[in-house]
Amino acid sequence: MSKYKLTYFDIDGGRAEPIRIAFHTAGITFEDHRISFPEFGEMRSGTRFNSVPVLEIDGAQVTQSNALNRYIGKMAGLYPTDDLQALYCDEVLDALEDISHYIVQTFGLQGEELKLAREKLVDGWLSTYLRGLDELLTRGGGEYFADSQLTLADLKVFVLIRSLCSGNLDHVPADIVQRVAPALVEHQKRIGTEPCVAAYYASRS
Ligand SMILES: N[C@@H](CCC(=O)N[C@@H](CS)C(=O)NCC(=O)O)C(=O)O
Repeated sequence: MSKYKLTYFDIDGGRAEPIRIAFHTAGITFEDHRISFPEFGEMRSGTRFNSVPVLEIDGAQVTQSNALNRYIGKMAGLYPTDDLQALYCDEVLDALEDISHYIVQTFGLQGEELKLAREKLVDGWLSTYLRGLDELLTRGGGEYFADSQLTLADLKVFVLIRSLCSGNLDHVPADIVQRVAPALVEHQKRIGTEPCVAAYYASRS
């Protein structure tokens, strides 16, 4: 059995969270190495692309969250075996990567600059991607994004929507998802009650 060590920030969210849930769902033991921001600063240059998450498999580094999502997702039964459904799942995973990128661009800004950037984000890319995800959920049948069952696509959207609804991002109204794509709020609540997701969070508390 391989030895897995997943390094990411000490938050129950972000790019590593779906990977953690998938590990737990697959019943695979892994080291959940959670780091602080200063610790990241110290280790940043030692990572392949100066970023996390990083998964070490028997000591060898692998990066790119969506590649890791698919790798562990297959072991967890959370990634479609049908090619078209896998494509639908990937479309969601990659869209989420795009929107994460736009959100992260506003990190580090302050004061009026932050306010303007976040307002532009809310009216622009964020609304565009929420509407697009809403369409993709409808395409999947309304309950799941692909494969008529829980996949990594649902987990990754769940993590983002939960974060947006938490109101933790300054100048991003906590009701933005409710206003633009209410079906995604319902989806987030439903995915939170999926047995493997609930079991993961029960294991954390
Ligand atoms: N495409 C990469 C992006 C990784 C990434 O940008 N990670 C962020 C944290 S979520 C990071 O480490 N940023 C560090 C930096 O920009 O200095 C992935 O999906 O894993």
